[in-house]
Amino acid sequence: MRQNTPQQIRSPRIFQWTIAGLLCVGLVGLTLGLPHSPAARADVEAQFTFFPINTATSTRTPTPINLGNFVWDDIDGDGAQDAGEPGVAGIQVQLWNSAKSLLVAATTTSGTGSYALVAPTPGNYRIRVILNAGDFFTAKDLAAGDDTKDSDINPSGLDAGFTDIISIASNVISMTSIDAGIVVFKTPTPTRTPTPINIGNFVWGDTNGNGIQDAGETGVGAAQVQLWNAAKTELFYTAYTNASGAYTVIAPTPGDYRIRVVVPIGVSFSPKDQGGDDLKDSDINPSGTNLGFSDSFTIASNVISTTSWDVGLINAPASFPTPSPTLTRTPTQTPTPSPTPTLTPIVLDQRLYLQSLHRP
Ligand SMILES: [Ca+2]
Ligand SMILES: [Ca+2]
Ligand SMILES: [Ca+2]
Ligand SMILES: [Ca+2]
Repeated sequence: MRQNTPQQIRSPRIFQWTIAGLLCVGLVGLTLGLPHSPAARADVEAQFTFFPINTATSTRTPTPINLGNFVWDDIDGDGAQDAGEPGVAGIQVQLWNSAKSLLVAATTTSGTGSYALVAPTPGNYRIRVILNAGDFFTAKDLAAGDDTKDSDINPSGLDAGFTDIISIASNVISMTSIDAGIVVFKTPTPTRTPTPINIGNFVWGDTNGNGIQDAGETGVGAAQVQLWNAAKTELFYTAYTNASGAYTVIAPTPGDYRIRVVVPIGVSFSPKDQGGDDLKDSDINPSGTNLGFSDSFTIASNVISTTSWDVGLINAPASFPTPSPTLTRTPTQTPTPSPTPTLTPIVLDQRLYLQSLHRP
């Protein structure tokens, strides 16, 4: 059996040692051959820089920055976004450079009052909001210091309509707290046409003095009935009962009033609020500080007539003397201005004039 196995193994090992030896010699030679002074080394290194290596500079991809986002109707004008204050649709919002010399972008608010503008790069900007006629801005930076709930637009001054300068740092991709409070002009609600309220309606002779309108007790004519304010400081209306004892006084507007009845000496008032039926009782105080007056009552805004204010009189005649009518003053006649005389222009015929001069 041939024992050649070690040779076969030894042969490549000799080759490996040979290669290693050559590499060591080469390395030593190269090391010895390199110049050792810094200047000489730099010179050598310069010879290997014919082909500079391009290192990729990581240029920042311009990330657009989203700016926003709300224009709202600051109904109470306090500069804060309160519950129930809606966004305002269709308002123009613009992005400007900080110097206000370059319009960068523009948009209008959505149906809910939101907006979004895109700043191309970080930097200094301003947001501008264009008002509609009649609207005005609320004060900025209120809302108890909550930037997400305040307004950021200058309402007046050199920067009116603009925010202050907004600096967007390079690491910012979105700002959503740039809001605008607008008090939107509202067509004034037409004031309620004052509907006169009829208040009445019966003054009667309370024959048995029980304060109740009994069968057989009839109305008193020509009794003077007045309508006063609750404080009894202002007289609104005076009326007289008709022959049947019915009256109507007219309150100009809803409010608090009193009925007053003026009676001559010898006539007194029935006891008030007897019997539990307001349509059949008397409502005038027969004594006390409100003698002759009803208690004050409120006419609500939906009331157009109330007819339960009745007055029982004791010792009243069937009718008081009819008051003498107040003489209506005849209005003074406005003097008719005398007509301005019209001047007829006199036309001079120049030829006739010249002829007259030459006439012998
Ligand atoms: Ca508010
Ligand atoms: Ca804000
Ligand atoms: Ca009675
Ligand atoms: Ca009554």
